[in-house]
Amino acid sequence: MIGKYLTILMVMLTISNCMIVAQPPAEPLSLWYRQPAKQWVEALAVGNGRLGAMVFGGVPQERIQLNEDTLWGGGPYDPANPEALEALQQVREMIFSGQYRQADRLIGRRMMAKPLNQMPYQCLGDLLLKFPDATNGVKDYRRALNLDTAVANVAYTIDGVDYTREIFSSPVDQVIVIRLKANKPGKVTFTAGMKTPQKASVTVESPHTLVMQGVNGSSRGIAGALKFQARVAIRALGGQVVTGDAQITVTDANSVLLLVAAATSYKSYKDVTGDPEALAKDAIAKASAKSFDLLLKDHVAAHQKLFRRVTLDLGTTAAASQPTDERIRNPNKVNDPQLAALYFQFGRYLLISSSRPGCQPANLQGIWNESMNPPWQSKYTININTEMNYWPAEPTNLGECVEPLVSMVMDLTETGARTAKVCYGAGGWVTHHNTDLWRASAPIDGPHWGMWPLGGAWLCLHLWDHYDFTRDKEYLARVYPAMKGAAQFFLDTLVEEPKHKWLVTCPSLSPENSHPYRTSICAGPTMDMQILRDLFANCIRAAEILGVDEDFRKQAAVRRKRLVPNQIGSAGQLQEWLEDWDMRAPEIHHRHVSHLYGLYPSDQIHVRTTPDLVTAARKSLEVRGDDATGWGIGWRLNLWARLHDGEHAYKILTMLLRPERTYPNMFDAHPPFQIDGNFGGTSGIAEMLMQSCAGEIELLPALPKAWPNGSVKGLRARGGFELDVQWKESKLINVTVRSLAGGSCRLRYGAVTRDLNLAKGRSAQWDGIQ
Ligand code: FUC
Repeated sequence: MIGKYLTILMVMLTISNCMIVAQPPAEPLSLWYRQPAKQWVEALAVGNGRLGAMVFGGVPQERIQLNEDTLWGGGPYDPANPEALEALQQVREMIFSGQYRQADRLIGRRMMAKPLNQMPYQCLGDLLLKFPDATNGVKDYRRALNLDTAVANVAYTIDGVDYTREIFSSPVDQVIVIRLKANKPGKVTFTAGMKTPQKASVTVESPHTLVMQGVNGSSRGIAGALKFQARVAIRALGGQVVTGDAQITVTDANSVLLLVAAATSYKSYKDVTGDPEALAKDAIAKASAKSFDLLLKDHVAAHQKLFRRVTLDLGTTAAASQPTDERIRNPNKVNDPQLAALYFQFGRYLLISSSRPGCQPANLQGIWNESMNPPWQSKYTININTEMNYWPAEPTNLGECVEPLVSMVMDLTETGARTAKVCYGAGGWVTHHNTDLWRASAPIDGPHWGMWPLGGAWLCLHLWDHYDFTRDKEYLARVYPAMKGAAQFFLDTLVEEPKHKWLVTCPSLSPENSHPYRTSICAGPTMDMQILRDLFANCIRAAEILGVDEDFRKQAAVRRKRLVPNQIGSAGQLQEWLEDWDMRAPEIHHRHVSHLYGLYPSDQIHVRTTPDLVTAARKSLEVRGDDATGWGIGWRLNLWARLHDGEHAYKILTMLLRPERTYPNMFDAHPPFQIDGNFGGTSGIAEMLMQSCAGEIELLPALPKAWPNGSVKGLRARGGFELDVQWKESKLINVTVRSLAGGSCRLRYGAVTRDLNLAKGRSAQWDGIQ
């Protein structure tokens, strides 16, 4: 393999004043580059769910930008506005009498959160390594991220000495591990220091440890309540180590191991009494007792346990041997199907690295952020973005990674119950379009964005899906009260609209999209109704399975029937609102496609079960257009896959993979960087190859001509099934189905179906399909 690459590629290029020969890594699942990162979106991301690092790979100076997933601004707070309840009735009356803008203004004055915005996710700081000799004569520079081992790697040669750096963030040992090595003795010399925009100090402690400690800042009037600490322990093999005030210099070592630990005092959204110093010291002490080889072995094993569950082969062309940034720069010019497979696996890598059990859920930037006030505060935007982060989790066999999201929902049932009571006088719990580390749940930013009470209800789909993919009843019993509480809020707050006597949410909005009355504020938008149909149905099914709450089931079923049905408008489109406003809306090409929630992620609208609504949804999608933000394209990709239009889905995927929407380090560009597009892309590729919805498992439903031969192994389907699928000359040739839970399923390939009933742990093959 290496030999093949060597013959394909011997690229000469100039960096600074030196000649460099760069070779691709032997592993196809690597991102690689011929030059260090200049910008943050060129640096390579590693993470263990909690500790993140962006590796720049500079030769005279390495910058390793650090994150800890609980380092946010502010402290515990309750933003629910006590004036909201008094205004509620008047707001509803205004909306039902068509005074939408007046309602908007009243909501703005009386119902919004205090403070109006939520807290930002913030950076921890940088670890800087300065290499005094490494300025000239650099050869063979290569920087790579191996998705299969989750190790970033920098290699170069100076004066005949080969230098390497290996960097990974271990989920086992809770440290970031950095090893600096040379292939000749006594050649590793550098000075390590730290810097941060946080309120913090950097000191040196014995033995050879940099310590950065500080407190987080206040934000929007909410006082900072967190302490944090990062420690970098330096262990040199050979050479000398000299400590300065705030830096440590290693001279002439053979190799050096750096262990980075970090923690904050965050214990939960209401408890900030943790001891970051004890946590960081403990992690360093435990990791110090292990060799580098053992740290690496344990890290790789933990990563591969999840990562290796799925393999994807879409074919490989010569383009795959090019550096990753050059491949992204070359969209449509070369046939590069492996780039889509790499993007798919990168999404899985990012989810494993940013959302492990016990950590915070992946936020707008996963866990990677260099700023104190990142775009949209890098929060949890739950009117699409956080949900999209978790779209690939179940189908691409990373169910464990949903656990942080489930825990966050559990917290929200508490904070959201306060908001439900204070702002609506209702039971259950509610969350609006964003939340943060402190699980704030009131409407924020302004009525146009914030007055949307469905955030928690949508998150509950993920709670149900985790059950549906695993059929784990114990888990269902744990999450059912959260689902029920979300439904309870709507049983208490749905109101009858005057025209058809349907039950509607009011006030609400179709996320961030203005209707012809130049506000988004309205009653009963289509998306709300679709989400509530799912929430009520899933609650009813869960209660049946658990044998509980008969009355509640009945109530939910009665209300469900009275929700506004999906409606087809005058242009043949699926109506976004209760009224047929779509073609008169000010932004018909809006990035959000909220009313198409029914087509994806839901299956209320499906090619087999509701063909008329599918035609209408397709019309809506055509009117909206293909181009959008990164996540907007990610959503469209999944939707075209659900329409079983492989060629259109492929076209959308190529739009996602070009430089406007994919940075050199493969991070999604909204722009700016937002990780949801990565996850939407991963999920979309899975949806092109397999869909498990509407009661069937459909194989190759949207296979494009560009991928005539290939295979995918290890995808998960609803009902607790795992599938391997192989195709040749654009035809399915073989499927293996394994049952992890025991039960029956229907497989479909085009018009052909096959019913299977498998005992737990058994598998079946379906081949020679015509
Ligand atoms: C929603 C989107 C924006 C952005 C933000 C984080 O408000 O409409 O495009 O993704 O979330």
